[in-house]
Amino acid sequence: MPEWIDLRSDTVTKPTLEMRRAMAEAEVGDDVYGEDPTVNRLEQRAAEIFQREAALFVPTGSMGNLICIRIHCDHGNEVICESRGHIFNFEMASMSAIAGCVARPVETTDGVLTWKHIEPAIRPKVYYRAQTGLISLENTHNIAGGRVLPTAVQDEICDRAHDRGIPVHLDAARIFNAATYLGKSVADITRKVDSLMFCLSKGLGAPVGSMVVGSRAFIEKARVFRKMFGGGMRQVGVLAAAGLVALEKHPPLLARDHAKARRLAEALAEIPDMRLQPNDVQTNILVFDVPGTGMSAPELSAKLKERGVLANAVDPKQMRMVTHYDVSEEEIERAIRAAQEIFAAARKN
Ligand code: TLP
Repeated sequence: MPEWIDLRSDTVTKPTLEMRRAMAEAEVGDDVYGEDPTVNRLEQRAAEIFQREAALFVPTGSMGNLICIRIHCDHGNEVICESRGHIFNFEMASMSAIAGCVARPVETTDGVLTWKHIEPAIRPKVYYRAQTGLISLENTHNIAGGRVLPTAVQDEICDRAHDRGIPVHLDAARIFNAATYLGKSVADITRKVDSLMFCLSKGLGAPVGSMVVGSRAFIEKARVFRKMFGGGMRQVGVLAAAGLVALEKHPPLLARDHAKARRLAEALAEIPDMRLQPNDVQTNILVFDVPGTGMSAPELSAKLKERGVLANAVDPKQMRMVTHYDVSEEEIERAIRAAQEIFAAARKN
């Protein structure tokens, strides 16, 4: 296989040697009986780090979000989320197919949902309208280019939503990236949400797994729904062991991923007609419109692939590039040169 420069996602990272060793040596037991010591340790550490009562290891971020939606909502409820949000666009309509809810997507220009956006989308409390069961936020916001939700904005949403009796869930898949950008702890920037899901398997680099974090009562319910959704795992300490390495050792590595994304953004921004503001790139994700050369985003993706660079189109116009620990600074420079060559050739034609 050729040596790809893989900017499709931070999900593509391979487990490090330290993770592989920890996996090989992990103490295990049957986690459905609560007897896997490594899973128990991971859940306890996640709860400690987020300064919450409890946490639950789940196979995927999608299952974690679904479990939380299922707990917070009744069938027939609406879930307010940002229109480009992952729960609305990439989770197989599971909130309706399985949790019995309908999304109430709200558009923003930059992915930052504020109370001003949310309040008009809340249903009046009358019996003949579907009720708003949940507000779901995403921090960082993936398709809004890894955008960080300012803590004051998030806290205000929680305060006002709670005044109206509406819970707030946080899709915190990349919350350690947000914390790195803000220079704050993950506990500080998630204090007011009722539940959150964060991923071990994105920038933190674990091969598999996410965590649901919340109160003890909430996590007990989450355990029931995890089993109902087929996510009760057995000797899964082998995966939790990699997750523990990711959780303890990898958050400090994220700043380097952000620097690589910034370098990529600065260089791409110099391509004529590229409407990419490097200052908008806060974390490890770039989402940008392909400049007007007549090339679509899938075409750009195919041309990059010919030059050994993998990056996905978000839609016909937009590209996404994601940095992570398995792509080096030198590979970023090669990716930049590939993009420069492609656009130089496109302008000549
Ligand atoms: N995101 C994936 C794709 O599904 C788009 C990626 O490559 O970025 N929340 C957010 C914000 C996510 O970005 C993702 C995965 C998830 C949840 C779901 O995680 P998994 O893939 O573990 O189900």
